Amino acid sequence: MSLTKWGAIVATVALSCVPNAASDGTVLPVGTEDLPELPDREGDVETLPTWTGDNDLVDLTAAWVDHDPATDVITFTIRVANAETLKTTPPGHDVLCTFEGNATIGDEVRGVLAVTWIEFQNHSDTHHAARLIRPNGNEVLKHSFTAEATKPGYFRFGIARADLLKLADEFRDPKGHCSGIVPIPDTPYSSGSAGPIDAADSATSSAVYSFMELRQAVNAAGEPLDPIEGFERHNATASPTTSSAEEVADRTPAAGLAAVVIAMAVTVFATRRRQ
Ligand SMILES: [Ca+2]
Ligand SMILES: [Ca+2]
Repeated sequence: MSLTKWGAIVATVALSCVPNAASDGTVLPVGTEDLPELPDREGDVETLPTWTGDNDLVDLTAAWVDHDPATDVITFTIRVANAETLKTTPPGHDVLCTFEGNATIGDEVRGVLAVTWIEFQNHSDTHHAARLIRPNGNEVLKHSFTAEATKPGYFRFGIARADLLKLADEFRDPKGHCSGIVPIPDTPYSSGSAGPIDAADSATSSAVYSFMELRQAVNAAGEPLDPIEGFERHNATASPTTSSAEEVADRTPAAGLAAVVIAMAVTVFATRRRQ
C-alpha cells in the first residue's frame, strides 16, 4: 500500500473517531492552539526607542494549522499576545504579521505558502493576503479572513483543502514574524523595501503539517508523530507546549533576515495602499 493511501485511511479513521460534534449535532472546532506548529515565547519583542506602540500587538505567541471536517477548510491562525490596540496602531507605524512555510510534494519544495495581515496607519480595515511565493512569480490564493482584536488576538486565514492539495501535500518548517515598521511615503513599498523596523518578533519551527493526513506529522521540535499521536493531537485540550519546542521556536533570526521577509510581505500591499 502506498504511503498516500495509508495516510488517507489513517486520516479517515482519525476523523471518524474524533468527537467533534456535540450531542445536538453542532460541529465543535478542532482546536490545535495548545500544540501549535509554530510556538513562540511571550514577551520577547525586540524594540527600538522610536517604537511607540504596544509590544503585545507584535508579540507572536503561536501560529498553527487546523482542519474543519464540516467545511473541508484548512485554517492558518496567527496569535499575538494582545490585539486590542489593533485599530489604534501607533502613529507613524504599520504593523504586520506573517506565517509561512515550505509547500512541498515529497521532497520537492513548490514554493513558500504565506499568510499575512497588515494594519496600515490611518487605515480602518485590516489588509490580508494568502500567497504561494515562487521564484518565477507569486500565486494569490483565495481565502477567508477574520481578525479578532482581543487578548490574545487571533488572525485566521481559511483556504479550501482542495485548493491547497493542488499546490502541496505538506506545510513544512514554518516561520513567523510580527513587526512594527516605519512606512516611507510613496516609493519604498513599490520597490520592495520597507522602512526601519522599530519592533520585531520572530519564530521558527521544524514542524510539518500534512494536508493529506490532516494532522501534524512532525512537531515543532522536529520529532515525528505517529498516527496515534496525530489522533490524540486532535483531541488535545490543554496540553502545554513542550519546552523543547519553545527552544526550537525561539531561535530568533536577526533583524536583517526579518527585513527581507517583511519587504516581501509588504510589497504585495503596495498597490492597494496607494489607492
Ligand atoms: Ca513572541
Ligand atoms: Ca520570538
